[in-house]
Amino acid sequence: MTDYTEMWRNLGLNLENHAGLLEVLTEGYKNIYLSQKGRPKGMEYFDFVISEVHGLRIKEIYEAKQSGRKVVGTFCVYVPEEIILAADGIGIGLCAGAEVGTNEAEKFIPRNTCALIKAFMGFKLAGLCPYVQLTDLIVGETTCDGKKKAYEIFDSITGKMYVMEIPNMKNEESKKLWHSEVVRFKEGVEGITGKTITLANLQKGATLVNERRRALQRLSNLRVADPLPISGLDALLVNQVSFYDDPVRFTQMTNRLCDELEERIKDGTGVAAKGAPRVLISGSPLAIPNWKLHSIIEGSGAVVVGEESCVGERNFRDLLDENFSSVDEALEKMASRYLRIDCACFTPNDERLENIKSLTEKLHVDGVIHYALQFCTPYMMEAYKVEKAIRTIPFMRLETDYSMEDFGQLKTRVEAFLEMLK
Ligand code: BJ8
Repeated sequence: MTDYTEMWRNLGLNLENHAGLLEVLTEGYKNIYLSQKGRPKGMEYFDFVISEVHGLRIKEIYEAKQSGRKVVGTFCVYVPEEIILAADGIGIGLCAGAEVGTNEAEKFIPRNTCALIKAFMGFKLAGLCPYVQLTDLIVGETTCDGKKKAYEIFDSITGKMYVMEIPNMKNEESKKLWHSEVVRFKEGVEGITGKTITLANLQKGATLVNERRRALQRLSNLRVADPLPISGLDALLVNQVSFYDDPVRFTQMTNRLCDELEERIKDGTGVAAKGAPRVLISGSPLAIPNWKLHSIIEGSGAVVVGEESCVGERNFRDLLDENFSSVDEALEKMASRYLRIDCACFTPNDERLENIKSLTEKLHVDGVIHYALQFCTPYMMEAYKVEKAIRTIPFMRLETDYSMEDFGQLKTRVEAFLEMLK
């Protein structure tokens, strides 16, 4: 095993706390992931990525930085990654899904803040996130109130924040505002990287991101099969890894996994018995290593067939129209592609209801679990409309955080819900 201690020290991590974190993560991964039966062989790559999550990938980015590339961290799928790649930058998703550094975070933000916000603050404050340390720019956005106010504080801690103004509505004025924000972002990225974004570079960036989206769409489409060729836990992991792996390598390995899944489908090989209850999870993002709900559902005899979430369908549903012949046209198409995203921070947000309905049909869903992080008002509120929209499909709403304290209680509720689906 490679010793990365020197690199972590250079990045300013708290070595003692960091060793503890890796130990917990390794143990949790063993229990939740490696104990699954009948996994596709193609998951070995993703197991390796997790085993090197703070090792090899950090070393790659560290070396890329030394050769002059810039690193841009993001928290939201509204940030156009094509622009970052067009300037030869590296885009990294910074959302965290573990209860870490809570005490430190609560010195800056209220206790009743969603776990995702507490976690990104906590990881940084406890000296545990090498990705944040590597960033040259951290991009926030005006989505929910919690995030936009936390970014002000995060800027005073890191000094690296850049905030994109995301409108709350999708009318003509909002579209103009958002388009101007995309243009401003392009200029901001040019400023930090010292590179001019050209048509050719934008085309390259667009192809890279679209190829990754196509691979994730392919994976999503293969989850239609019964028996299911890949567990929901594994599919979730692939989606989580997509936010920080090298995009070319990730696309190649995901397509390779999909080749194998196609063979499994032909052979009728599944990870659960044919006819196992099929669940769609819908709601707040499931940042790595938040595997709690999937492990409860799949540990109770059902399968998770889809995530209507930013770590899931919302991230790859729409491709960018690559048919552009100038930088201006590319930015217009980008603005329109990103504004189609159906986050609950928008009002009204009826596209989301339509998207959920068509997902339940496509994936032959038996039940929907609406998942909201505690204090995530946009998704907690929208659960009402989702329930009304899907009408005939059994529905349950859950609110939880990253702690394991409610594991038993959630399991009891999920088991009762799954009984209804049989
Ligand atoms: S596009 S879901 S990634 S904003 S969970 S911090 S909403 S209180 S993360 Fe999100 Fe972009 Fe929307 Fe997706 Fe606030 Fe809710 Fe916390 Fe959230």
